[in-house]
Amino acid sequence: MKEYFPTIPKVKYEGSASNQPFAFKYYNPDEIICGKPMREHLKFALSYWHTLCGDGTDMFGRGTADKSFGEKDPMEIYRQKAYAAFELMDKLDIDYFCFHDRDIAPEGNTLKETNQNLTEITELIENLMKEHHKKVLWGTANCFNHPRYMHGAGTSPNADVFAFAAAQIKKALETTVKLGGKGYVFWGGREGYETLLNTDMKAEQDHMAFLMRLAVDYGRSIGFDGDFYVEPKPKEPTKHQYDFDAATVLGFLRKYGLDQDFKLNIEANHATLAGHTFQHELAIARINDAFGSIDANQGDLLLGWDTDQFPTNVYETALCMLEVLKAGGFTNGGLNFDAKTRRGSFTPEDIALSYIAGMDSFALGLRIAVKLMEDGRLEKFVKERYNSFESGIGAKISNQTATMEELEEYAISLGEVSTNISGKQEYLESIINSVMFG
Ligand code: XLS
Ligand code: CA
Ligand code: CA
Repeated sequence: MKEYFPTIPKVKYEGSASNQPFAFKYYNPDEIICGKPMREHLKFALSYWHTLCGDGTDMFGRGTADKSFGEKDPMEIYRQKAYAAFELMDKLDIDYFCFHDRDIAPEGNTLKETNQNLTEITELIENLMKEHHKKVLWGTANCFNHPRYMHGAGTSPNADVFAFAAAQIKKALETTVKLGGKGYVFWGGREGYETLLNTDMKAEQDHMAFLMRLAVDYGRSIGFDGDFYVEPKPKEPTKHQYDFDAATVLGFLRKYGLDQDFKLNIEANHATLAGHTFQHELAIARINDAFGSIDANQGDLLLGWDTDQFPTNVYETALCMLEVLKAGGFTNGGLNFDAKTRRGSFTPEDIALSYIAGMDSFALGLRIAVKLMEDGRLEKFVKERYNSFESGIGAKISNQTATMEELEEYAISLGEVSTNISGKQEYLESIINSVMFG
């Protein structure tokens, strides 16, 4: 059988003392932590688009990596991509993958032909999944690449474009169901606008919500029992994306009665582009019962765009995993590496080394998050910070029985607030360091 990545060995856990590049230093898939194996805590997924399709093309230059796998015929290229994907997942010990419809099969000349291509490659992938014991974390439709989507898909001012988007999502849902996927993502793509001079924002949002409702109803009717997700992103490609951040998306879902059907897929790079921390976006999802899945990557805080780098910042992965643990862990979701090697990291070995870096960073993050929880100082501090709500007037506020008159009378009787305590941010940050570095 053809080997696509002959220079990449099967990657195993060797521990932190290892200096072997193709080895996990912290990710030990079957090690039990807090009652379950690391692989179940982390549920790593490979992103088909970056890994099998992304060739390093950017605005200033051509690709630096060849992802055609020696073939010329489009269908043959995509067959090879599938074999290559499963070899990589095996070698990296990754159990899941995520895909857009257009990542796994080439477009034909008509929608019918495109759908036939997709059906054919889906069958191949289904067989490979059985053979290699791999699963789909989530599927989605790429409704942003084709020129027809220049003004958006579900939010296009052109009804014909809406129809195309619906048709594409219908097939992507069928594909996800066929592959046993437990998630389906809506990322806004070009669902946003550049100027209100040409935009009816209300109509666009109404249409988008209708498309999402149609997708939910159709998905359920064909047996999709997983989670629908919206993935917030503030900008790029459009200036104003309708799914700006977690809070904006929750408002949208509630307005249109979609909040029972959708959870959130939080991406680290999108959080920071929105001016939030990754942890903030995850916490918003968690406290609103909308925590679903995660696109594990990182942005460059000095750049204002979506760099989709492999996550290596352990401080961030630790705070992320703390949120995951607080949310009770993943159910249908997981950690999808929506991340690409830098344009200059163009070799096949770079792909494996980047995944190893990302997986080890999240493994460290999990180990640290567990220690932070066991340590308990952060949790205790936060709990005590609010203990004025446990008795007296505070208890009446927290059980919502206090009246305005009563609060006024109480404030007057106090004269002034004399009991504010320090927020101790620096001390708390030092606790994280002491837990991280011993
Ligand atoms: C783009 C998004 C995209 C989604 C899936 O910025 O991250 O890749 O995750 O369409
Ligand atoms: Ca993403
Ligand atoms: Ca991104």
